[in-house]
Amino acid sequence: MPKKTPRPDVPALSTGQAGETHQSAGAGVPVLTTNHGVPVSDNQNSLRAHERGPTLLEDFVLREKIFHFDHERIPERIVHARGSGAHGVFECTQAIPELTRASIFQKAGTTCPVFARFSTVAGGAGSADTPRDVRGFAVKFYTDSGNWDLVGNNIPVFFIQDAIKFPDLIHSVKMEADRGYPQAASAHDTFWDFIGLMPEAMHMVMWAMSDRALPRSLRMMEGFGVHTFRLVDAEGESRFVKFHWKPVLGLEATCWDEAVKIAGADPDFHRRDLFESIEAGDFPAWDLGIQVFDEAWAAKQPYDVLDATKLIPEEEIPVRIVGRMTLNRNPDNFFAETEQVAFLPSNLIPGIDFSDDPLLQGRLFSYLDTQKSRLGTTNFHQIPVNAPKCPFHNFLRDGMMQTKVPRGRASYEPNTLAEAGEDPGPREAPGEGFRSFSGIGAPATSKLRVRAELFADHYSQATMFWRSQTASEQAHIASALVFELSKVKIEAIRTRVLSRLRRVDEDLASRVARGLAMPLLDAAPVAREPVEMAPSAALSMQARAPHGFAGRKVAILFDEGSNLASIRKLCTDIKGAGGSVFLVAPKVGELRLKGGTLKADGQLAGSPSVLFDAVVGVLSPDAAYRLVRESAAVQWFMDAHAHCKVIAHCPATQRLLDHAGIDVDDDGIVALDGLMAAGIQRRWAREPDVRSLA
Ligand code: HDE
Repeated sequence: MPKKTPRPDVPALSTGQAGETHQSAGAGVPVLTTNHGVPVSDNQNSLRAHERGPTLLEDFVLREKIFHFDHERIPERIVHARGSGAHGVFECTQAIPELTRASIFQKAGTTCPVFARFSTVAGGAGSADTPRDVRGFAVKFYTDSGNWDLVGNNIPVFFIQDAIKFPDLIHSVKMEADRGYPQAASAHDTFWDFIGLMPEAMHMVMWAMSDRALPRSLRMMEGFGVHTFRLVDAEGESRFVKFHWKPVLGLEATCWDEAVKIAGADPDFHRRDLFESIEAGDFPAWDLGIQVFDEAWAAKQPYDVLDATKLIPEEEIPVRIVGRMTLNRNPDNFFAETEQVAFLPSNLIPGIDFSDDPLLQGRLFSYLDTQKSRLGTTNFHQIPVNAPKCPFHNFLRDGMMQTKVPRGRASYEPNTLAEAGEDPGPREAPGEGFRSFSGIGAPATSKLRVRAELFADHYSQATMFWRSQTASEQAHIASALVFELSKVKIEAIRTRVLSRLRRVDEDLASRVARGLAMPLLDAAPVAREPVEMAPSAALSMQARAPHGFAGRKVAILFDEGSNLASIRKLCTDIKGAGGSVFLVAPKVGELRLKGGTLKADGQLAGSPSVLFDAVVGVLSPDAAYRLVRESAAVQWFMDAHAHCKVIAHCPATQRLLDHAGIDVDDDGIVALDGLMAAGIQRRWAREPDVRSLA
């Protein structure tokens, strides 16, 4: 007779089993069941023919568990696979009924729930957060007149003008087709091959090579709707609109070298930062702004407002703030919400409409289509994160994973079932329902596979962007281009890109050519002569980097013998200014300090300085002497210095700084009591002393 299978609450008979570790259901603990509600007696052992015999097919508990596990993964998004999301609220701060009949904008103070998801584009779902890449910035507004999805990016323009080129663009940037690498990187032959042949991409390339593509935090990046949309008022009048998200914390980026190191030290850097700030009640917020203009204004511009490779300078049409989004709740379950959320640019509400931008028009098909292959059913709108929070009724029926149980016979209209006393189902609402804006930009004449004339100007705004950057930002762009092109193996591809850069700016092109030790050949031909556009201050990030400690993380390195009172004072000051503190020590257990004991939040080797905005050393002379022989400690200060961060230190820590070769004495290297006055802003002026830039 085989022995009885051990129960979870009874110590097991043979090795390493259940009873030793398992907690049985008790008061307040729900009973574990199968998916069909049958209580499970043992979640540790499968059903066997004998204590040492084969497993039985009849074990439905085992089969259901493994069957479900085998199918846990769904196809990842073909782009934007790596993302982090959060719930929040949107509040209209300035009503605009004169511009739109959208219910959310009728009265200041109106709110609606939102779900936002931020993403990288090229990498897979398990890739790191910090590669050089565009970031997705998608927001679902659950309004009382349906879901409005504003599915944008952190860069206001795009690589291509027509949706038909999107699969080519994405195939070129993703892992190369034969070798399956590189992951989450644009620095390879196929991407730059495509770019070199696609002059319309040059404006976006300038943004992608700038610090915009290396955000320090998802909380510190702008968002853009990219396309021109329409606002439609109650009379059916329409104006064009561009949407902007402005982060309350301001804009900030990492250095390239830092981004690379963060990818190793904490691949979840952005996801963790978003999650932890929300957990801590330090809620990220963005103002929603609009640029509104009419057809007559649009017709006078030297660019086409339907061309997604062009932006509208804020100096021309100022951004008017109309609302604020605050993210205040983390998802309860990453898969159910962040992974299953389905954004659709076609989700519009009455009062907002599409424009004829050919990139936008293509997206209107793609997103609905992709949800079917990703989420497996046309009923993906019933998944809680996707379902509208206002009532919704229609006659769409059945399909896989149908969870609604509609009652009665009315599954069609018109019907006369009401006359027989039955529920006739919903009816259309001509007054309040969505009505497409009736005007068309240009009268249809014949079917054409063409682009409008002004789309052929590929360089004016790329040049405008370049000229709007600070000297330090320009150096970052030129250096990024040198880095990316240095990874391109086919020399003709590099040459072609260089010839295009000459059309953006001669100085930029020669700096990149010098950085690659390559000759500059002829400039590429242009399809249309560029026009002169004035630089726009709004395009520079450094101009808007945050000065204060709000939302920033300062690390304090200490060890046995450190002065506890100094550490406590720093913590109080930093937290008082809205920042947070992370304590780092060679060991995480309780350490004996001068004045008491203290535990670190992180161990030195696992908490490199790249993870923080500024660093502080509070060490005893003995500890400083010891740590000189600890490369993680020396590197800690060396990196902080090379990444232009503020460093505060006690006199004993000077020994480590000397060892790290930090001999530059700028106003970002201060004594402990100078930290708060020094602020948190990077000292970019230090950069030419620590690395050669193109
Ligand atoms: Fe997307 N894009 N895209 N895209 N996109 C997707 O939809 C597509 C474009 C953007 O967090 C996919 O649900 C086409 C521009 C974001 O879930 C897919 C074209 C902009 C996200 C798709 C574009 C974006 C996506 C993959 C050219 C900025 C992530 C999974 C016409 C305005 C949303 C999915 C999230 C995701 C197609 C161009 C932003 C395949 C065909 C321009 C933020 O449908």
